[in-house]
Amino acid sequence: MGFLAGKKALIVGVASNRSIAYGIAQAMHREGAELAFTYQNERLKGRVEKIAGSCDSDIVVPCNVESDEEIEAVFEHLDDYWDHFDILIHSVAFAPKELLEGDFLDNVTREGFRVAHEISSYSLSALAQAGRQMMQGRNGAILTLSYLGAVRAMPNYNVMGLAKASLEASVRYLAYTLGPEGTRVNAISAGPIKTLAAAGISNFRSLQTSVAEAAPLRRNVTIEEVGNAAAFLCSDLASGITSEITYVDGGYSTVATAG
Ligand code: NAD
Ligand code: 0WE
Repeated sequence: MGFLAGKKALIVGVASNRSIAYGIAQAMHREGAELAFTYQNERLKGRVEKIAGSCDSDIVVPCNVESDEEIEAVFEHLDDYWDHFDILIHSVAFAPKELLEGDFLDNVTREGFRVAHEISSYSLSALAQAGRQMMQGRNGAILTLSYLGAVRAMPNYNVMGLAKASLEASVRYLAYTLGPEGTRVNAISAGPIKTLAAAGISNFRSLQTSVAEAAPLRRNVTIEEVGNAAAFLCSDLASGITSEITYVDGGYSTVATAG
């Protein structure tokens, strides 16, 4: 029997079979969890339905996290199938492309800053708020995805680094708030992985190459490896772990290459 047997998980952020959320869904399915999925828009609906089917799930609901109504509706819809759930996966990020390249200060705008923080950080609190009742009092777990740019200044990541710093602080405040209700809140800070969110990012391949050269494991990580760590962190095996940022990056963040 898998270590997530009897657990119900809502997965927000599958866009393709390369998505980190897809790696998480596969690992959780393998470990015996029942899954539900959201999709961002109609363009992604069919793809997410197919992926849900491959995980024996037929619960697929729309959720653009920019909409309070859609976030509320997710849990109303879920309530038709489940009277509670145990796991919430948040694997969502967006900033306008022009802000993810070049000089941070030249390119930052009020609107770009707002959008990045709203979609990539506020959405975690909004989903946790809307799902709170259904997760209460049952050893629940919330997990989000972060990146090293939250804690280090890096070329091009720019406003997303600020949004990820806010997301990581949210993990600590949510963990503090939900701990008394039995819900744990953690993040995985993943190394660079070629997903749709990485497509079109300038120099992404050379970033992956230099990470692979410097990291203790001398390679990049996979969505399967992030998925396995996520499944563990959301399981009762991790019952003492909350408010933690776990690096799944081959050790890259611990190495200094300059000097
Ligand atoms: P992805 O493109 O597969 O996933 C990003 C998801 O965000 C998509 O499913 C997209 O639909 C969703 N999204 C964007 N705007 C949305 C909105 N308004 N409403 C609802 N959903 C929205 O890419 P990914 O790499 O799997 O990204 C998932 C998470 O992992 C992100 O938080 C990202 O920052 C993080 N991450 C990625 C990497 C990497 O190198 N790929 C590394 C570390 C962390
Ligand atoms: O968090 C991310 C990327 C998230 C992301 C990706 C896009 C691409 C398309 C957010 N917004 C957008 N907006 C778009 O229009 N990562 C951790 C992957 C990533 O993105 C980078 C990286 C890495 C790594 C951008 C610059 C430098 C490094």
